[in-house]
Amino acid sequence: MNDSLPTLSRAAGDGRPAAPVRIVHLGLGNFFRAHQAWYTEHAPDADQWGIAAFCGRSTTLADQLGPQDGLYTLLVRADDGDQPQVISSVSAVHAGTDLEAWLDYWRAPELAVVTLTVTEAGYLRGADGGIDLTNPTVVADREALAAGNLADVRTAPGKLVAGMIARRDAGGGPVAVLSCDNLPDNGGVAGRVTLSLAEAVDPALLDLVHQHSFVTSMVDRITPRTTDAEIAAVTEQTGRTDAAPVVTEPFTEWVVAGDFPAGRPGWDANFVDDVEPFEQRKLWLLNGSHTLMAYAAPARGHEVVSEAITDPVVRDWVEQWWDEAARHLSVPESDIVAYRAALVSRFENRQIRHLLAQIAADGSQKVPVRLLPALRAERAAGRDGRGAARGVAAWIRHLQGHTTPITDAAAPPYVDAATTGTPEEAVTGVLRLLGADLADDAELVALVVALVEELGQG
Ligand code: CS2
Repeated sequence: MNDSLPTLSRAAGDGRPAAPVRIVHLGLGNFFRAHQAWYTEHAPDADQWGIAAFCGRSTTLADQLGPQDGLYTLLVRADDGDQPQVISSVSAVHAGTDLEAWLDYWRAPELAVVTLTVTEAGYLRGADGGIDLTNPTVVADREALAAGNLADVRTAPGKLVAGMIARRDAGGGPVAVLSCDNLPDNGGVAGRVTLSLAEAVDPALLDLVHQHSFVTSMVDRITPRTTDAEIAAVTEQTGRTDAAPVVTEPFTEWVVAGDFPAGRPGWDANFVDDVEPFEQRKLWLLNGSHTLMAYAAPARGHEVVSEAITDPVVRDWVEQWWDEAARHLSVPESDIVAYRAALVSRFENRQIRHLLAQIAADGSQKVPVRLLPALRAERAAGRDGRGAARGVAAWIRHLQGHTTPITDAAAPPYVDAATTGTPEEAVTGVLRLLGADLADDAELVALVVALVEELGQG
């Protein structure tokens, strides 16, 4: 960093004055900063809606943004140029462990919205969709909550239950809990894990959780990790040092369904009754093809999405997957055609260095929601589902250690299965963990075995 240049500072006139906190966010990361914080920045009533953002496990962003008064540069990058803008909607930043601050915001009458980007894995779901009560961190949270130690919780659902108890004790009313993670029915998922944890602590807490509103949303904006070269580019373009700028694409979308009992900013989002058609379109077409490329394209020598999509072989794989997925979407055909075309140009944006290795993380959470619904629908319709099956086969190769390193806390059983026995046994073992229906489908097993072999040949 260039020490002779000033850093971002509200006192020096950068950005807007900090707005009063009425939103708390859990999961301070690049995606939140490119998406919800950007929508809040551009709301007409932005001066009334400040966000207090809490980190997940790492405290790095709180350490970097604290000295910058929560300000940061959003660098919107397109092939035809960069547009830096200072985002001022984050009024306060905190480490994820700062539970006293978390509880204080919940106690404040003006709190209205709690937003979440805690990743697919952060909901800690068990097999029945409720919270995984066998997870040791969940067990510890349950004990802390039962003992009344609200500041000792560590999980996202634990923090929600603790916040709701603190708010009740302070006489506060209902708020909206708005999930912004890439999961089908993310608000429903957040509600179920919160309710099941509350019930495990004390069934009398169920009524308390039910008073709040769990809002579902589809979120979209491709936001890679920031590189050192991009940090330098921001300094050069703005004349300010910024320890943590965010790089994103011009495209953005937010579709939201649910109630906001205490109000919300005038976000320029699409408010609908049912998010599902939008969510499936995005999760299957965008995220599904991301997942397919993340596991299949490294073997062809690619490191980032913009390279992978211009390889005709990879592009064919993606198109084949899109043809399959598109048959089971409930949005109009013309919409799908336009969406696919837009995706190709978004993926081809060479200014966005989106690492396949970054997308490859947490495959055990992503493959089931991104690829399997359309795979199952194709099999039920009597087709082979080859496009989706290739994604599964590529993931199996990843689990076998052939592509990028595995970053997935829930991977061990899948790795065991993928590396045990003959090729047929390995594929059957992984498919069994994904669902008995898939493992019992002999044709599918044979197809995935053949695709694993084919991918191995590059
Ligand atoms: C990606 C998403 O890392 C991943 O799994 O597929 O982060 C994707 O870039 C976003 O959902 C785009 O909105």
